[in-house]
Amino acid sequence: MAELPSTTGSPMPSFPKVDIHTHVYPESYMTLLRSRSTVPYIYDPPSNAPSRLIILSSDDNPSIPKENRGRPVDSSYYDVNEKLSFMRTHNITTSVISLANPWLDFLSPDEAAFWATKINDDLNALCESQAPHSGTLLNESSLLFAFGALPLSAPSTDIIANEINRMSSLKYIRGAIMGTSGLGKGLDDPGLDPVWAALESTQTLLFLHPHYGLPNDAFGGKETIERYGHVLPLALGFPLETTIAVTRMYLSRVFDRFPRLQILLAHSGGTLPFLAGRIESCIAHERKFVVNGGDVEGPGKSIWDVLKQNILLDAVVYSEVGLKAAVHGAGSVDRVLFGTDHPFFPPLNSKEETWLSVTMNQNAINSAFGEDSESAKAILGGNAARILKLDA
Ligand code: 5CU
Repeated sequence: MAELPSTTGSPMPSFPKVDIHTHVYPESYMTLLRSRSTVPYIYDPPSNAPSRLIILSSDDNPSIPKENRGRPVDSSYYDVNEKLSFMRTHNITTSVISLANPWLDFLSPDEAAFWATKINDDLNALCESQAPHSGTLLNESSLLFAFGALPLSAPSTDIIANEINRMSSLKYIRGAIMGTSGLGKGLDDPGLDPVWAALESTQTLLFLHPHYGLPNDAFGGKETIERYGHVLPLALGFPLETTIAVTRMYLSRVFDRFPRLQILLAHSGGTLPFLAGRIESCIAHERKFVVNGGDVEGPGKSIWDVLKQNILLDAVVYSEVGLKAAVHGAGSVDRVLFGTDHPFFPPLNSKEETWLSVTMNQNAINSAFGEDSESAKAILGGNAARILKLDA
């Protein structure tokens, strides 16, 4: 592929650079958040001060005035032009956008199907609106693709399965994003089986992403959390939440019952690659799982096989050590995919054009595998293009 022109002056890479972890709140979802006064919500101060986004329950502290709660929400959260500008700055050729947390988890059962259809159609239309007329990127494919949202609070799992089937025929949808609460009871809930079945039969990739973190007590209580801002919940709460969720899926034999299920884990699997051996050891020493002696049927597949066959990891881990653990855990560079987490973690100094959160991940890839190496290219885009069929 020839080198592509870039509006920032620096050349676009001559290979696809695909961001598979990048969020948006479509306009319709912003309106939904503005209509609410409990988490998640957007607060518009009566003054000209910036609107505030309050999505984490730890941010909704009544002792803090509403105009200081959560974080300022600017157009990078919803304006596609901001996304495109961010992509150009970081030489990203294609983004697979997804609704940001907490997705549709908070909706009442009667609203869920409506909003899932609306958001997924909106995401598909947004991608369509950016599709180049004459192909310049990724062998004539589109600039934007999307992971759809699921109506998990709907009154029946048939509604969720129907939306999975429907979204899998939308042109730009390449998977579904989901949090760790599932239907409200976590991901080892047998009630989720129809959802796993629909994902498996349509070969829809599930992007599993944290939102709820850990209870405040795990960090020493609310005051301790507040003292350190978002560091404890985001650096530790998010990855541990993902690790616990996927381990519960594994222990409850989801991957034995649905052997073709494909899951992309946010933040390089939380701590799963690092802890897989410990999980394996604890299972081997757990009497509950002893064949003919225990009272719970333990997982049949080894955790390492699940990592190699059912799990993909993003490369949003910010260090060479973490990235190498992800690649070793996944069994190959072919199952690790570049992402940015845009629009979260913007530069604190608004004059900085390049985002530290992006360069840290890019540098980890370059230092682990060598700039321009085949492995780096695979992680930066080749894997996503192949796995998500971005040029189909
Ligand atoms: O900064 C944060 O709170 C977040 C978030 O909520 N979701 C996410 O994907 N990244 C960072």
